[in-house]
Amino acid sequence: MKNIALITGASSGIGEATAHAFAEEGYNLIITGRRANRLRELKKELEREFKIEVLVLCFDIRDRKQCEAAIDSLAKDDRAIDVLVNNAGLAAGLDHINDGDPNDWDAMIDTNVKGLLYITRKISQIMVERGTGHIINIGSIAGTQPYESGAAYCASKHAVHAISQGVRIDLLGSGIKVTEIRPGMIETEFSLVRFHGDAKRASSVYDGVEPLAGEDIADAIMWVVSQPDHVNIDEIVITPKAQANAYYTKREI
Ligand code: NDP
Ligand code: 8X3
Repeated sequence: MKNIALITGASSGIGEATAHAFAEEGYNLIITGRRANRLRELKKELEREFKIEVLVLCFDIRDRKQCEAAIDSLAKDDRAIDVLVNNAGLAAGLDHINDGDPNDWDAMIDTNVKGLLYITRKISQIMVERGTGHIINIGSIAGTQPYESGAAYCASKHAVHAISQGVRIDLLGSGIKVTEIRPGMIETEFSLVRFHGDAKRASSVYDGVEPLAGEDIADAIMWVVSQPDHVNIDEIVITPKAQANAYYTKREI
């Protein structure tokens, strides 16, 4: 029987690249997100290329009932999930606190924190029953380094950092590993979403820098899951060569 990986937010960016990487290793996949067309296209492509099975679950991770119904809808064989990649997330806006839009804050907290918790609860129940599993949370350098105009996003990723540590303690002895990956700058749809579709502003984020690609994070994830059973990689921080941390980036302009 093939291993199964469930990847949230697989319709673009890191999640899509990670789906490719697991497919290449022969995993069956459960891919989630809201954009059904993208997920269906990815399913078709991966099933054709890698002779694996891909199940699409289309739901809004902010909605607890939708999360629970999606996981409860899994057939017995599909519930044997070996790896959960908690990747779905976003930044919305980049404003000083007094200019911030509370709708943006709701979107970030509801997706990055509450959505991740809803999915983790459901999947960890299955993993505990099976006595095995690996939960990989996509945090951010913003999860330990708060920056100007990013209070709400950074808070959401600080929460992911705390959740990763807390869940590792809760699941100690259950056979389940917990890893947090905290990337720096990656060129995905992240900035386009952050700036509400302003493509020019989004692309300027990467001016003069070679950013990471989704595939770089997927590579790190595959390394993490390839470790022997007794090894838990707790955390990985991964940045472009041109970025020292959230505050210092060397741009060649
Ligand atoms: P993308 O915007 O390319 O991908 C985000 C994914 O999350 C999409 O598949 C999207 O699917 C999904 N998603 C967002 N909101 C929801 C929702 N409400 N319900 C279900 N799925 C949702 O960005 P990235 O690949 O860059 O982002 C992935 C993760 O990486 C995020 O958690 C982000 O915070 C983190 N990260 C990104 C960095 C970067 O510089 N890019 C750096 C550090 C961390 P859909 O729209 O179809 O619902
Ligand atoms: C995204 C990293 O520093 O660009 O999580 O906000 S940053």
